[in-house]
Amino acid sequence: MKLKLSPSMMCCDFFRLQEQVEAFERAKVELLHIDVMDGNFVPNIALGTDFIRQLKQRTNIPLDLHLMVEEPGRLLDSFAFGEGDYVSVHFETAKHLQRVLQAVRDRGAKPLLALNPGTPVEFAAEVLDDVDGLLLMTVNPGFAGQKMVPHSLAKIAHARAWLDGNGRTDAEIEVDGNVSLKNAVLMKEAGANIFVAGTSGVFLGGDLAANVENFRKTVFA
Ligand code: S6P
Ligand code: MG
Repeated sequence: MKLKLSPSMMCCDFFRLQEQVEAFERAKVELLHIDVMDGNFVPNIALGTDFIRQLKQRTNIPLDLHLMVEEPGRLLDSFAFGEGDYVSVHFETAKHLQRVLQAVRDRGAKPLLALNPGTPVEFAAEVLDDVDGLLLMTVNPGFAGQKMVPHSLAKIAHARAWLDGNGRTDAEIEVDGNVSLKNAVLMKEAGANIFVAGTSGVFLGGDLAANVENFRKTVFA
């Protein structure tokens, strides 16, 4: 399965946003991860509708929206996404989960089901046909700069085996939270293929494009 890097835009230096997006374009990252936080599902407020709309107009890199909002179905029409973009919907947030995932797919985007560390992989069973893959949180969502929940590697391996066993060898596994180079190598071995890179992955100071290159060399080699 193709390995993809998705830098987490909430970790950008917003005073240097243009320069940082251009660095990601030069480095040819596959996706841009956008954390949408409502201060309700998670105890933080982050990137919103205008930011997403402007970014979508400004770059051709596909967006990777991570919706950490209660009842995301209410808000879907406010978000700019379409063909080729990814949209992750948390199992824990949607009463009408299948309807929301279907609405994402109807707009030509790729729906992923996001699971908190404490949510079992098997909870994806009834919507398996409605998703292109899973987003496994490897920290509890809300903040950058946290430590990986130790059970995460076992959960990724279990998810890969469970998806394969259910005929979904094509289903992608995205990992999000403390995806350092060292953790990412282990996550890849466990079966992940999309890596959200934040403060421990590529926003390490220094040259951003060089950090992306280094991530690829170390993890994707
Ligand atoms: C966390 C959010 C993530 C973070 C990312 C930051 O709620 O969903 O996407 O932005 O985890 O990366 P790091 O390396 O600081 O954990
Ligand atoms: Mg995220």
